[in-house]
Amino acid sequence: MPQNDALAAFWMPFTANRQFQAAPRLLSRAEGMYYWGDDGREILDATAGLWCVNAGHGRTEITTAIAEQTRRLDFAPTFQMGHPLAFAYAERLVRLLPAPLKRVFFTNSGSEAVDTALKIARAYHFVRGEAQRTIFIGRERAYHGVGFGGLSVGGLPNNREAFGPLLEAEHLPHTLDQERNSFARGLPAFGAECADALEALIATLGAERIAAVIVEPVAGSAGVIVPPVGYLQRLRNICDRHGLLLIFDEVITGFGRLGTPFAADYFGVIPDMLTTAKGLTNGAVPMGAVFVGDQIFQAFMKGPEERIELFHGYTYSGHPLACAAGMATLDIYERESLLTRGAHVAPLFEDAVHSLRGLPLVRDIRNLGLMAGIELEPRPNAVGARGYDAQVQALQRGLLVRATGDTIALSPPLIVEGTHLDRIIQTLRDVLRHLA
Ligand code: PXG
Ligand code: PLP
Repeated sequence: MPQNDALAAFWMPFTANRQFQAAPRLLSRAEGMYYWGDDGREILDATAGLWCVNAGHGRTEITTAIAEQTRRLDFAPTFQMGHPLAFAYAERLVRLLPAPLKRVFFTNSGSEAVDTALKIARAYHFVRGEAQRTIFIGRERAYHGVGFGGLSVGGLPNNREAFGPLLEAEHLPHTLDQERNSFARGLPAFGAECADALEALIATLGAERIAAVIVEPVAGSAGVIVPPVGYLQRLRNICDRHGLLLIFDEVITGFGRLGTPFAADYFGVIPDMLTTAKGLTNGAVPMGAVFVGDQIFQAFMKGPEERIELFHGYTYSGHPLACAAGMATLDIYERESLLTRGAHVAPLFEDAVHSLRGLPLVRDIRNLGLMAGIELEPRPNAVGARGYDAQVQALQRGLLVRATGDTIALSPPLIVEGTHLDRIIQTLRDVLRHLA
């Protein structure tokens, strides 16, 4: 295959590099709901970048805050030192979280947030004299980033197979039940009993060996898998009965995606830790954050005061530019009520995506808040090929969607309007008819 020399050096993440070089897709500008390609074509963004640009692109408050911050204080260490903005930002963030989640540990990505949460879980049991609690429980089809911790609890076979051996982890069954729940609107009715698989795992492994259970409240990367009614509450109850920590990975569901600030609010289920990233800074500067229950934090605050309580951190934890971007992002979320706006748009969004039912190739449609998955019939012997074709065809028609396997994922910026939804759906209709 001919190589495009100008594009040769960058080994692209989660990309078929040779295929990309043969037909590159480049974005060069963005504003509001739109990107513009390097050929100047306008592209409607139905994916909020990569599920992260929740307030829409190019928000002046954010870019200005970043520029001013880099002039004032470009970098400051947060190991044994500090800078005021990190504390102010942390304080403001935790006020958004359900009450017990009062402490925040900063990272630079969702993957780092997940690995940090898993390490805090083990260390929490360690400091309490239960160092034998080391096993993690994740779920089939879960995505928790690409660190060795996140891979271990993740459940997407392609992401794992080349990288073993991983940490000791078991997996709950996923909750996708297309026999009973296909084309469910919002929460599927059937399947809360899937959570009881956790009881079975505990019976086999012994609760005293398990550190934590981690789940995405709504699985994103696996193609938008919405939990059945009552499922997350049931997981919470089982964890409580056996002293297991429950971690919600809200890298996608955090910051308004479901029409509430966090999925924990939507479901009324409060985890012991909650990981976030994408929406924190509106995608403008890399950042992740783990919100930690106060009772967990307090368990570490014992012993001599001069002793470091947690031997963990990143050079860029609480980076000034990320904090500045995050502060400005919160200003926008607050002023425009974006963390709850999704609740008002969701019914319209739901009707829009379900209007694709009955079109050629559409096998299932799932949605919650402002996320949706439109699952297509796979091409024979080529899982994922149809999804990829749909993504490419949509882009040719000026629409950016994300394909995960054969599911088209939609997660528009939270500023999305009805006219954008019309265009998204009309374009997808054209694409589906073209592919059939
Ligand atoms: N946890 C969850 C639930 C995620 O969705 C991560 C952790 C990792 O975050 P970082 O910042 O390390 O990428 C994610 C990220 C997709 C897609 O198209 C999803 C993610 C990233 C890239 C693509 O589904 N989720
Ligand atoms: N590798 C080396 C050689 C380092 O010195 C450091 C940090 O000092 C790291 C990796 C970790 O980098 P970070 O703190 O950005 O995660």
